[in-house]
Amino acid sequence: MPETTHVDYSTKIPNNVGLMDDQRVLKALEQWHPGYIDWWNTMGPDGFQTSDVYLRTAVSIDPKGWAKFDYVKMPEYRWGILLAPRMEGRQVNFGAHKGEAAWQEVPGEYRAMLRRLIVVQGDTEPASVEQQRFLGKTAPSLYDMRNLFQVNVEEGRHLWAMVYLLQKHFGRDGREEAGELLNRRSGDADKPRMLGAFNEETPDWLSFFMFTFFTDRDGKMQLESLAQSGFDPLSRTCRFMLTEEAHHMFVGETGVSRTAEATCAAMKAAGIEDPYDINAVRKLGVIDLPTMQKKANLHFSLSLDLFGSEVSTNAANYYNSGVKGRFQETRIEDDHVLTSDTYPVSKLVSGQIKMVDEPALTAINMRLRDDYVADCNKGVERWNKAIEKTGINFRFKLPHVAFHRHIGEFQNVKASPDGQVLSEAEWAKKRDAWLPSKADGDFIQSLMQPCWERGKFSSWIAPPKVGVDNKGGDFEYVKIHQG
Ligand code: BYC
Ligand code: FE
Ligand code: FE
Repeated sequence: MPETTHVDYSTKIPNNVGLMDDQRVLKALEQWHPGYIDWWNTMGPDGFQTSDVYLRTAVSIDPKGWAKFDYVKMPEYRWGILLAPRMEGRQVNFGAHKGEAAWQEVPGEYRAMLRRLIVVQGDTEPASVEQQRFLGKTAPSLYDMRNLFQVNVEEGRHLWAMVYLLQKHFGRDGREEAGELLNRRSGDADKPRMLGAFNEETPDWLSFFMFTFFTDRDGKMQLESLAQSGFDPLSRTCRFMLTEEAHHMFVGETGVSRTAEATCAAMKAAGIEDPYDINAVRKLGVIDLPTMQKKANLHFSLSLDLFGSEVSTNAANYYNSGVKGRFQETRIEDDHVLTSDTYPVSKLVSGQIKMVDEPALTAINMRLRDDYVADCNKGVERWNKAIEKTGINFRFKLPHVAFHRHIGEFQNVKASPDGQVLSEAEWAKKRDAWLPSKADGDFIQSLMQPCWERGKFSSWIAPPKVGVDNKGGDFEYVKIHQG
């Protein structure tokens, strides 16, 4: 069967890439499948594998109607391989090969580079499922539980997306890498996931919302730049992944704003004006806004690390080779070659944070990170608008890019959220005012009690404005059969 917008369900692996006619890849994927299911059953959502979850499944790549909703037991979810349609006459749009026809096969000279990028992308997907595997047990509602599981199954599908590319285009090493993707474990000392943020814990639901807001948004930015790739199958698979990604960021953005909404409403009802009267606010069974800010500081800074070094020859090589572009590459007005351009990069110059012009090619990571920060700020502004409406005097603010960093220019300095360079001692004194402390974590944990009654929500989070698939807030989004 040729490539279509319809998805072939006649094989075990739903797909629109004509797997039936590609026995070699079909076999490789069928061999990988049991290991995947085994991974899902042991590392996926703990305790809910026999529950019926009201999930959307991608059944087409038609932007107008690509998903259907139904009750599914997660291990029976139809993880499929779905690529956005091939664009007739697509070219490599940037770098040294600009203007050549986009590649349908991996160019030999870029094989190692492409494999590496695909493996890194693939590694993050199961990592996030592992990080979130215990959250179902403390879900603040069935609605939220369902959203968590939706995100989880789709991250599973994103792993499939990368594994397909590895199996189809990278022969034996691709098969080995596909196997390794099931062997690494988030947070494991011996076989950790590849990128820093994916080895951190997601200990509570506020962290989950911050993660889906900040870290899934890194996913969006990276997928956007891989969607520009001259390697057409990578571009097409990333384009389809981005349609799913939008929901993950929605879960994060609304999760945080619903948490703040519950806090503000409880403060109003109790006549508390001062958002910094933390003890009084916490007694109301809601999360105080300054603690939410600390969580945002943590997850934002961890996510900034995912952009790599500000000045990076790797990034320059990716770009120059045409394998990884910039955010919205084709909408940028310049020569898309960048060999004679510069870009301002924030750097540490004799102990001071300064903007320094660097060759645009080596500053590609910085540029993507700037686009990311701008995108984050839009969401933060929406949170602030909602708080402002309640009359509570508080605004969220993203910390300076030098704050709490482990990768790049600022990894060896301590900086405050407003970008002052500090001594170790000053930092140590203030750390708990800027990042969640043990006591903050314990308090949040104390609120993480399951609330699984239809239509009910935990005290610390407001109900959503609208449900999923036009269902109400009291719809039974998950029929729990614990096992
Ligand atoms: N942790 O030139 P440099 C998502 C390494 S999220 C550990 O600075 P480069 C999702 C780097 O590998 C999106 N190591 O950086 C979200 C290199 O090592 P080698 C995931 C790091 O290469 C939520 C060395 O440091 N996708 O989808 O330009 C839920 C120097 O590297 C880190 C991608 O990331 C780090 N944070 O950029 C589910 C896209 N940063 O080569 C899913 C693919 C750097 O010296 N990846 N290193 O051994 C890439 O484009 C690039 O690999 C990176 C790094 C942007 C990550
Ligand atoms: Fe993903
Ligand atoms: Fe995601």
